[in-house]
Amino acid sequence: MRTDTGRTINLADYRPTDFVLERVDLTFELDPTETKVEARLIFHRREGVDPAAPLVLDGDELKMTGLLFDQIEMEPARYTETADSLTIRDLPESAPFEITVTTLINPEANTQLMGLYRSNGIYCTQCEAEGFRRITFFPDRPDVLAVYTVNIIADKAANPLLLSNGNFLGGAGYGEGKHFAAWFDPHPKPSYLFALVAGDLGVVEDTFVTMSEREVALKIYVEHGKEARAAYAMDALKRSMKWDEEVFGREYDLDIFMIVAVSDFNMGAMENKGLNIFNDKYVLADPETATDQDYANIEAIIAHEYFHNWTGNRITCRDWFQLCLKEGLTVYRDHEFSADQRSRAVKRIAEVRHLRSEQFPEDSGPLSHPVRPTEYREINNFYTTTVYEKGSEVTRMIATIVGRDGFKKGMDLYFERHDGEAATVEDFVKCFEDATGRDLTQFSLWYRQAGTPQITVSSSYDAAAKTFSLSLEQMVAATPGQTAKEPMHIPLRFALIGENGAEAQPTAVSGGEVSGDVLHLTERSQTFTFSGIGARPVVSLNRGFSAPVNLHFAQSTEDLAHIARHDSDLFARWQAITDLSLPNLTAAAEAVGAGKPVECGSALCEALLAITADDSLEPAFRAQALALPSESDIARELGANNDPDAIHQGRQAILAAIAKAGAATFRALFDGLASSQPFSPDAAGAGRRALRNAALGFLALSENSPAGAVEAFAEADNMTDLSQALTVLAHRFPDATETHAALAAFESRFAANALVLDKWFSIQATIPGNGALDRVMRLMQNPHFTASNPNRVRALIGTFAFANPTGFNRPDGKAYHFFAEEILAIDKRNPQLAARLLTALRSWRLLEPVRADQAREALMSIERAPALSSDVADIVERILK
Ligand code: 0A1
Ligand code: ZN
Repeated sequence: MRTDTGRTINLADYRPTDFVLERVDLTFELDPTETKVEARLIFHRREGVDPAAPLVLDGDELKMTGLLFDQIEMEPARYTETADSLTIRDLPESAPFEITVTTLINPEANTQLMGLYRSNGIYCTQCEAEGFRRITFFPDRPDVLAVYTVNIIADKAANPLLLSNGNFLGGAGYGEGKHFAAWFDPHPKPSYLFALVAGDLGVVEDTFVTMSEREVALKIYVEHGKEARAAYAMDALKRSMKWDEEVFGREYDLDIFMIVAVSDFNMGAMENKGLNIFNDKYVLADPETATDQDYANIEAIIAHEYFHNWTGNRITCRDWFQLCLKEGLTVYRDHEFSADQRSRAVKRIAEVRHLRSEQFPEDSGPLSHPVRPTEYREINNFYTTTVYEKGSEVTRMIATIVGRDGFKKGMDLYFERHDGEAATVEDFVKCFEDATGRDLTQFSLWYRQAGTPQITVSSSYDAAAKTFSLSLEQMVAATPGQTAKEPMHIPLRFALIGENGAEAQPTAVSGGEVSGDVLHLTERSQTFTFSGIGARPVVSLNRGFSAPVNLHFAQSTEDLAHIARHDSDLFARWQAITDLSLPNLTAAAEAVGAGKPVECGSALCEALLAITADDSLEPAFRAQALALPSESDIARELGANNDPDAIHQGRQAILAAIAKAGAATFRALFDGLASSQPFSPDAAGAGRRALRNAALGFLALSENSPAGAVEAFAEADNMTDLSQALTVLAHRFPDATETHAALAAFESRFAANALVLDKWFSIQATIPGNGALDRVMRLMQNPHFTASNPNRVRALIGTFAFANPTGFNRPDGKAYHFFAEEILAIDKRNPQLAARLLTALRSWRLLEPVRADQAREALMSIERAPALSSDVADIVERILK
C-alpha cells in the first residue's frame, strides 16, 4: 500500500516526458502468487531534451528480477530502484533503445484491486488511474501513447481463456500443460487502458455490422451458468454501437469487442481498449433478480464504457487534471443515449435528482473542487460527481449555447483534430469556438471555478407598458482555495406562460442576450425586460435544468401550481412540485423540532394528487412527482444545524397527510396498474411498476398495516416489485412478524446470488432509527457478508452511512465510531474503497452541535491512526480542514 506522502501534484507543473515510448511488448507468465512480467519498451529521447537526462519509470510494490539495455544486462551503476521508481542513466542521445524489465507480482495478494489481481479465480486488471505501475516499471501517465503486443502464458486447464486488448494474433500449446495467446492492439494507447483477463468463463456471443459494413465479434464473458443473465447487456451494447454511429458518426475500430464481468471491482466498469472490464452488478440481469433500476444502470454503463472508445480512448487526456474531458463528455453522451432509449423528461428528472443529492453537497462542502482541478494528492479521489456529473452538465451547457448544429460541428472538429492525441479541456472548448465562432472565454470559468452558482430572481410586470422584467443576480460562495469568484456565463432556458397555459411571445427584449428560449446571464446582476406582454405571465425558468445552479425565486404558490399544471416542459412541472414540497418539508422538520404539529399545505396535496391521477401523463413521470425530496434534500435546504430525526419525522408526517388525502387515488392506481402482461424491462413497464410501488408505499401509510405489502411480496413476479414490497415492510413495519418472515424467505430464496443479497443487506441497512447500527453489526456476521468484496461492503456499510440519515447520525455518535473503525480496517485492504466510503461524512458540519462533535471525534480518530493510505489521509484531512 502507498502510505501517505502528503505530496501534491499541480497542473501548472505539467511538462511532457523526456523520452518518447515507441512500442510495448509484454509477456505474462501467469501464476496466482508469482506472475512474471517481462516488459520490452522501445524509447527515444525527445528532441531538444538534455542528453544527460535520465529515464524515470514509475513503479508501485514491484519486485524487479531483471533489467536489460538493448538485450544486455544492465550494470547496477546505471540504474537506481526505489519503492516507487526506476531511474536509468547514460542513455543514447537520440537513437532508439530498448529497455527490458522483468518483475514478479502476486495477483492473489493484491487486495487493492489495482494492477493485476484475482477475482473468484479469474486473473484481471484495473489500471486507471495508476495501476499499470503495479504490473511493471513504466512511464505510467496518460500522455504516453504506444502500440502494445501482449503475450500471455498460463496453465491451460485453469485458464482456457487468455484475453487482452486489440485483435487476437494467435495462440498455441506451450508445454507442461500450458498454452499461450498473443494480442496486438494497433491503436496507440496510454497504459491506463491496458487490460488482461485469464481464467475459465462462460461467453455470450453476437456480431455487429458497422456503418462501413465491417463485422465485429461481440463477446460478453461471465461466470459459467450466468450466460442467460448477460442477454440484456448484449442488447444494450448493440444499441449503443448503433446510436454512436447515428448520433455522433462514430464507428467501432477493432475486429472484436469484449466485456468481462468480475465480482470484485472497485468501481462500476472500465473502458480498456477492446476489453471492457465490468463489476458484474452492471452486466447480469434477469427479471427474477434485477430491478428496473438495475436494467437502467446496465444500459447506461454499457453505453458509457462503449462510448469511451472515442471519448477517452481514441482521444485521451493529456494529464489527470483533464479527467472531465473524457468523463464529463462521456457521461453527457450516455445521458443522451438513455434519454433517446427511454423517456427524455423522466431521465432528466432522475439525472437532476442525482446531481442535487450527490454533486451539490460535494460542491458546497469541504471536498468541493473545480470540474478541472488544479491540484491533487491522490488522483483516485477525483473520480467524483463533480468531474463526472457536473462535467456532463458543463458539456450540456455548451450544447445549449452553441445549439444542436453547432454542437455537432464542434464535436466533429474535435474528433478530426485530436484523434490519436492526448488532449486538454482547452483543446475541446476551442473546437466549439472554431466551429461556431462563439466566444467561450467566460463560459470556460465553469471548468475552473468550484461551487454551485446561486441565482436570486425577482420579476415585475408593468401592465400599462406591457413589459415584463426579470432581474437575476448570481453569486458563488467561497470554496476551498477559491475565495473570490467571477460572474459566470449561465444559459437559462425559460418560457413566459400565460393564464391559459400558452407561452407568451415577447416582441422585443432588452438587458442582455436572449437567443430562442435561452437567456444568457453573464453579469453579476442583470435585468431582462420583455415587451409586448399583454398580461402578467408566469415564468418557467431553468427549464430542463439547462444550468446546474440553485435558483432562489420566491414564486407564489399559485404560480408554482400553475407551472405544475400547465408547463409543456415536464421537467419544469416536476420542479414546480418540488418547489411546492420543499417549504412544507422544511417547515415540518422545524415543527417537529419545536414540538408542534405538522401541517401540509393544500396546494401541494392538490397539485400532487392531480398529477398522480392524470392518466394522460406517463406513469414514470407521476412516480417521480410522488417521490418527494429526500431527507438529505431537506437537510440541504435547511442549510445548517440539522437534526436528522426531526427531518425524518417531519417528512413522514407530510407523506402521511398526502397518503390520507389521496387514499382512494392510490388504491385505484395500485389495483389498476397490476400487470396482466409478461414482464418486460422496457421503460413503459418500468414506469408502471414505479407508479404502482409508489402507491403501495402511500397505502401502507394510510392503512397503517403490513397486509398490502405482504400480499404484494407474495404476488411479485419480478425483483422490482419484490424488493419494493420488502422495503415497505422493513422500513414501515420493522418489528412485524410478517417482516421477519419476508426477510427470511428472501434470504433463503436468493442464498446463492450475492448480487441479490446485496439488496437484502441494503434494505435492512436503511431501516430508519436507532436500531440500525446493531442491525448492521449483526448483518456483518451473516455468512453471506464478505468484507473483502467491495459490492458487499458498499451494500451494507456504504448504504448505512450514505442512505440512513437517522440510523447513521444517532446522537450518541456510536455509528460514527463504528464507521471510523471499519474505514481503518478497510483501508488496510483497499484504500480506494475506504476513501470513497469516508466521503459519507463530508457534510458533518451541517449537523446540530451534539452530532457534529461526535462526527468530528470519529474523523479525528481516523486522522490520528498510523499508516493511513494516501487515499484516506487526503479525504480525512480535507473533511476536517
Ligand atoms: N473510467 C471508468 C471509471 C474507473 C475509474 C477508476 C477505476 O479504478 C478502480 C475504475 C473505473 C469509467 O468512467 O467508467
Ligand atoms: Zn467513464
